[in-house]
Amino acid sequence: MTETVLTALADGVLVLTLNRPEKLNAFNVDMHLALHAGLKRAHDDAAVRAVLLTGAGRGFCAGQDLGDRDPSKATEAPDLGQTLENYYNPTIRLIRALEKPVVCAVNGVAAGAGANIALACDIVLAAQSAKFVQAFSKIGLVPDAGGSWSLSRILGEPRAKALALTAEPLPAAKAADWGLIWKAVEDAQLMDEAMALAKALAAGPTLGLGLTKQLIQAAADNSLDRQLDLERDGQRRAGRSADYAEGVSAFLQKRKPEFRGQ
Ligand code: LHQ
Repeated sequence: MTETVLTALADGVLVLTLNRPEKLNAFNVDMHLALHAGLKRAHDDAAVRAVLLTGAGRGFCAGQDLGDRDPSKATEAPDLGQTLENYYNPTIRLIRALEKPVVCAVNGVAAGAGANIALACDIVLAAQSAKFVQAFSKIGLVPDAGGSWSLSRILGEPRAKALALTAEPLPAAKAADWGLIWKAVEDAQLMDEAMALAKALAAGPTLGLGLTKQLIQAAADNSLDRQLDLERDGQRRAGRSADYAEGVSAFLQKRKPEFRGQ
């Protein structure tokens, strides 16, 4: 059977490639489980120091495989909440909780939950030809996979509501202009640039980067006072790492640091 998520580890980067190209990498159960397994490996395996998520073929991900859940073939109304609970929500939680950077290379259309999984990643690059589609309203559903949260936080209500209610495709360049993603990149350059970024992160001080990610995520819900406490605790942990000692030594010795992720 074809692997629904291709997995490759190189230079500390775990590359996870959604691999159902004939369906624009729409999710079936097998692909959910394979993605969970990849993200769990990223957590457990010390050799993994960054993740790169992308899609095979011309699309990034078209969200849920609608053929898998054809209501005309079902005998009773589905419980889509259960699908979110079992599959999409764990994916978003795994990405956000991972104390390692997750880069997303959006190589083509990202629709429905596919768009929102991309937005859950830490640094999102997209090919100029890619677009983000909040496709849910076209089929009578609501944004999921964290989309109602990330769109409104990043864009504010006016743009979040317009994207979600109209399902108008948002081109990569505009997504970058609006601050929804980090960068739109020439199509031919996307994978090189995303891989170079992921490798640079993987060669970085992993604990410090992971804690930085967690601090920034926590900030939106915290008072300055609480955030100052979290920064104190994070800096305490980071300051005890071998990578901090190496970073300072390298600076003082005017050489490039060699971080080992410890
Ligand atoms: C697809 C899909 C797809 C199956 C393209 N499924 N085959 C959570 C809980 C549980 C259930 C419900 O959902 C959710 C979360 C969600 O994600 S809801 C949103 C689901 N996604 C969508 O509604 C997007 C549907 N797809 C599209 O609107 C278009 O395909 C986009 C805009 C993504 C791309 O358009 P095009 O570039 O024109 O490509 P296409 O439409 O021709 O698609 C290419 C093939 O991929 C085609 O198959 P075919 O055999 O005709 O070549 C499509 O049927 C298939 N495909 N999306 N989600």
